[in-house]
Amino acid sequence: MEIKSSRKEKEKKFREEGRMPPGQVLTDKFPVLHYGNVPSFDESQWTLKMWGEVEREVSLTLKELIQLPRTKITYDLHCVTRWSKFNTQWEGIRLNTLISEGIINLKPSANFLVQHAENEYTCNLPLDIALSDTFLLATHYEGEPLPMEHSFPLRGLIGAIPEKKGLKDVYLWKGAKWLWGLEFLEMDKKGFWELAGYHNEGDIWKEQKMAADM
Ligand SMILES: Nc1nc2c(c(=O)[nH]1)N[C@H]1C(S)=C(S)[C@@H](COP(=O)(O)O)O[C@H]1N2
Ligand SMILES: [Mo]
Repeated sequence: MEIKSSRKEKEKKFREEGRMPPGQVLTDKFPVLHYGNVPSFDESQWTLKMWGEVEREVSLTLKELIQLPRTKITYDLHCVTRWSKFNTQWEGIRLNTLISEGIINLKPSANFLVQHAENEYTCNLPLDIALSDTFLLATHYEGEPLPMEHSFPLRGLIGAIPEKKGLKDVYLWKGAKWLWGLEFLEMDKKGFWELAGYHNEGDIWKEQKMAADM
């Protein structure tokens, strides 16, 4: 009972602070949610591939990736199935860092990003969201390398940053676990859930869950 009421208290606090999107409930757990099985990992086979509207296609090994400068960001996570998890600490590489480090050079025609992951999971984002602080190529959670079930060695992560209200906040499905590819596109292309009927934009504040809500 005590645990339950403290959860309610926290929920109330985040609601009052304007951090609780409509239709969401707070969880203190970290649910594991994905389509398919947790994939196996073989470092000798693993690369992060980048292609599409880039000057030159490139692949990074895990060693190369983790040598890049990392950013620490605290996110509120919001899943379309209604759970929200607050103040989660992540560390990883910003898409902007890949550009500033000269790893990728985007063509002016690059407008969208599609993340490609194991088990044929994909998700799409407008490039401006992918370049903002709300999107991270995350390698660490709460100071540790990602646990297997939360997408070791890398995930695309999308979360809300309470102090940065001006940024566009979208549901967690728009970050791919077991990410291995970044495809830059001129025209938008729907991903796994978007093709299954989820809203293409997925704005958490507008509760854009299914395409029919548009
Ligand atoms: N590869 C992959 N990534 C995915 C998904 C998936 O099914 N496959 N589901 C998304 C959804 S809906 C959520 S809520 C989060 C869950 O991440 P977690 O299991 O670390 O909580 O992963 C997102 N990324
Ligand atoms: Mo989700």
